[in-house]
Amino acid sequence: MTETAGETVRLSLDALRALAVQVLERHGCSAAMAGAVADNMTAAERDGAASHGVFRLKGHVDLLKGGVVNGRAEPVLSRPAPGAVRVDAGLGFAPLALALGLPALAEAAREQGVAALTLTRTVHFAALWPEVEALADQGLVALAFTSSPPNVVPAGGRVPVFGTNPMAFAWPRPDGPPLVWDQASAAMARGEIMLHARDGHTLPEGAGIDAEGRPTTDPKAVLDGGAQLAFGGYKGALVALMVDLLAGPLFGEVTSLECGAAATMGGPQPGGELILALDPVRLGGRSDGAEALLAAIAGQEGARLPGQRRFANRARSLAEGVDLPSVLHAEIEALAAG
Ligand code: NDP
Ligand code: PYC
Repeated sequence: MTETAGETVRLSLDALRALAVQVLERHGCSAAMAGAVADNMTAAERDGAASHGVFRLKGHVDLLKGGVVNGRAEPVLSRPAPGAVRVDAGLGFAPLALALGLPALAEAAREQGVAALTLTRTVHFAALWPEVEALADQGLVALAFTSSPPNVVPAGGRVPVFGTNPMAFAWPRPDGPPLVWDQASAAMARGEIMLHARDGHTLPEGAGIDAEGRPTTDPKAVLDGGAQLAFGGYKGALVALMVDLLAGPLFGEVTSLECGAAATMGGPQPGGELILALDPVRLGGRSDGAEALLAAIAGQEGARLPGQRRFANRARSLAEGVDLPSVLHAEIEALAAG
């Protein structure tokens, strides 16, 4: 820690990571699991992606204490087909399974042109951009999909069937960082709604309904008996359906609905993740048209490319560290103590 200012505490990224490792090891994670999860959370804080930063440590500890997650799991890799890599995460958090699976996926994509990595028996409690960005940094196009306990209703319905079901996409660029987007297929990630509730903010219209099925902007009404809405009406609900099928039944894993049937706690339950990697070199790609398209977006007044906000935050955090709300910092210190 370098300084305390008002309601926030400033930490270097190294200090933040060390604190996260301490919490995770204190609550039963191996050094490898704690390190992989702490790297992921620290990257989220570094990039200003607070909904999946260290605010989620409490949820991780709850899952460890509840026996939902095995903090000492050792992921196991197999190759069911030349273009398919499978990692059984052994009921561990996803970042460690990804650390094992992503290099094999990249190698398979370079060999085959297209390859898939499936994670099974994993708890994905994180953002998805780290996995696709890592692949695009190696020149590959990447997509990722996962599901989570059912909190999102189908279009016109009142009973949640989908998770917030995120998907992420990354596209390598010749000069500079890749294009990356990562979004829930719910109008908002549940983590964002939790942060709105914590901070006393109202939600934008269209994010959720209350327990009676009425539209609401009260985050607590959505979280306590209400439900979330997909983005963009029925079209977003159909994307949520696609993500559910791709991230589970495609390779023998659970749907959000099945995940919910086993749910005993607030956090995600064990399930699957699908990551696709495509090699533009093997597929005959060209970057000039893509670069012209991206320039036509970035060059417009009022428009921007996805990922720009995170990359700007990253540059600042690397130089200055990150500011955590003091209340959150105190909660994490308490978790580290026991
Ligand atoms: P946001 O709506 O905050 O952002 C979605 C994407 O849109 C980002 O890539 C963002 O880029 C981009 N973006 C935002 N504004 C603009 C704009 N004006 N022009 C162009 N691009 C823009 O994300 P969500 O709330 O939907 O999701 C937040 C996180 O939650 C994600 O990382 C997701 O993976 C995670 N999540 C994880 C789940 C899980 O089961 N593990 C479930 C659901 C969500 P930028 O970052 O640069 O702003
Ligand atoms: O923010 O919606 C979310 C979420 C679900 C599982 C992990 N994050």
